[in-house]
Amino acid sequence: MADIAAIAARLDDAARGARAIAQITGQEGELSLADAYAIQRAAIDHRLARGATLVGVKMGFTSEAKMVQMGLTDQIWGRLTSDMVVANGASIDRDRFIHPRVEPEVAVRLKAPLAGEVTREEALAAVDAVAAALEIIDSRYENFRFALGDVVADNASSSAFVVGPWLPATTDVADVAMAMRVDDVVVETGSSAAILGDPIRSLVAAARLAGAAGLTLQPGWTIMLGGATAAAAIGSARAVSLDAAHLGRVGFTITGGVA
Ligand code: OOG
Ligand code: MG
Repeated sequence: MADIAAIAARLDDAARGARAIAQITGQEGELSLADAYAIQRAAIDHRLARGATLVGVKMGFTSEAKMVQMGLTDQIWGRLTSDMVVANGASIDRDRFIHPRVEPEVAVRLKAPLAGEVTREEALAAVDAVAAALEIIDSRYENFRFALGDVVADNASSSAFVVGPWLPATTDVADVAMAMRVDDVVVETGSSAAILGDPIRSLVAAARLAGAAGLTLQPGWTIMLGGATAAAAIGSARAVSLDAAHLGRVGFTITGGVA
């Protein structure tokens, strides 16, 4: 049985100090999914105790590209907290991160609670607005290497997120062409259709998975539906942007971190 409180504290420290730690699996045996989600929750509780609030959830491994990149096929989810929010066009401090990567995503904002087994229509009826978004992932593990239990415990690698202009819930998000640039170089292109064939399916999965953990998705929350392409390393770049057809543009700049 894993020492949930101790591992949670270690992960919280690693995230706060931007210092990588050894992965848990292997070193301390296997982590069951139940233990991994308990660690995730306990680690996020440290943040909430410091005054952050829950503002949504994120889905992971909802596209083939991400599954192939990281070698895992189970859909996972994590928690989004208020200290992870980056305004569209704002700058982030590179020193906050260990080895950040960025992913092009679709986000929805909810206007009604959602939990458990819901149909696509029920999920869509709870959506208030949709947007293109960028997720910054920053595994707290050395070399960005982990097994399933490790990444779940580590809040699905989530570190920060940027949401583009919110558009009406009626806006089609099923097949949006995406081009992500790092320092003006197009590093990934794809379509939102890569997210489970239709990003709204990822919202259905979010309601089911979070619901199974006793969490109801709340009105006002942002749900990040998963990367449409592989993630790109930020390295020493100074700017990242995503052009997402009729969903528009979202981006951020980067300061600090240069030797
Ligand atoms: C895990 C997070 C996966 C996504 O969009 O698929 C994820 C990772 O790749 O480190 O956020
Ligand atoms: Mg992601």
